[in-house]
Amino acid sequence: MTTPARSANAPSKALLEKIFRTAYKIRVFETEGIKLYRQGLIRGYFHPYLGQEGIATGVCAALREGDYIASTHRGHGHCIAWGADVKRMVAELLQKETGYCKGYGGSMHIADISVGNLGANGIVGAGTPLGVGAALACQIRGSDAITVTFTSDGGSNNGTFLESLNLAAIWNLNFILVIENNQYAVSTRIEESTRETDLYKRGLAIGVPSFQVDGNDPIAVHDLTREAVELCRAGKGPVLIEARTFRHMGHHVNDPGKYMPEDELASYKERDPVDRARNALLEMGGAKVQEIAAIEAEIVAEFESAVEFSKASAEVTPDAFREFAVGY
Ligand SMILES: Cc1ncc(C[n+]2csc(CCOP(=O)(O)OP(=O)(O)O)c2C)c(N)n1
Ligand SMILES: [Mg+2]
Repeated sequence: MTTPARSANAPSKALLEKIFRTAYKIRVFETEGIKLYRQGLIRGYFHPYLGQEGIATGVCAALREGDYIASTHRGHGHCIAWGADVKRMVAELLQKETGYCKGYGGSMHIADISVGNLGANGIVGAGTPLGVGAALACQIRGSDAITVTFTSDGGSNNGTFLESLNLAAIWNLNFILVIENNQYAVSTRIEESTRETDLYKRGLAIGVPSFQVDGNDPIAVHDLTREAVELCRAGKGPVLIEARTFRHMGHHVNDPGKYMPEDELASYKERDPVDRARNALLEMGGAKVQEIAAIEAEIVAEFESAVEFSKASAEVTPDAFREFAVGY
């Protein structure tokens, strides 16, 4: 199965605005976050989601309160699209005790179980069994909530990918597995890690409704996710979605990404997901240029005040960490 036709219903202006706001917020978070990293304020790794914003944005816009998401090491975008508070995210990256995980988790471990965000994850592919577990728990409780796991092309080569999806299939779980196929695992090109680069076909092999979509088109991603949600609620889940995309830079902030062909990168940048979300709001939503400018200014100001808040917050201390760790 390839990309289905877009839904007959034209997206409302409210939906288009939500999609643009989310995609732009992720873009600002990542662009400005990299500057904070360069200033030495963020320790550890930082894997930018730049270029992939359309996926988290489109998927999460099709979900509702009470659903669950599980993320990856490249997780800031998922967290923002799930509605996270940018202040607490920046604080987490800056190791401050006002952060989502009191500053102990950092970039790769932001979670907020209280709202169904099962967390980012430093172990490639680990969100897949975690998500199936959450979906099973929902089924046992008699809930029709959906669980989405975001994984990656690298994560699809992890053994638990097939094991988890197969279990979800035989149990008919409300589970949607989204492969963000950015065509690289660090510097390893997808053709070097698998013969079949259409990753959605792996789901077809085990009887799972499986689709491929342009991950740089947030509206197409939204529409497909909505169909996947409907399939799950009709008892036909799980669903596999492969969203094709490309990173705008190397694997992490210190990877120059020289192995990424310039012409290919340029062709993806021409199909930039944030620009497409903005154009959709202008053209399909009928928004005025000034409205867009006001939204952008609001989001930039939100980030700036998040940085101020975070800088003014207390740093985590080894003593506090020992106390925290013993509590577990
Ligand atoms: C199980 C596991 N193996 C290896 C690593 C080291 N590692 C971190 S990111 C990465 C590649 C990730 O590529 P992909 O899964 O495609 O995700 P992307 O970075 O492209 O979003 C690897 C091998 C890890 N974190 N976990
Ligand atoms: Mg990848």
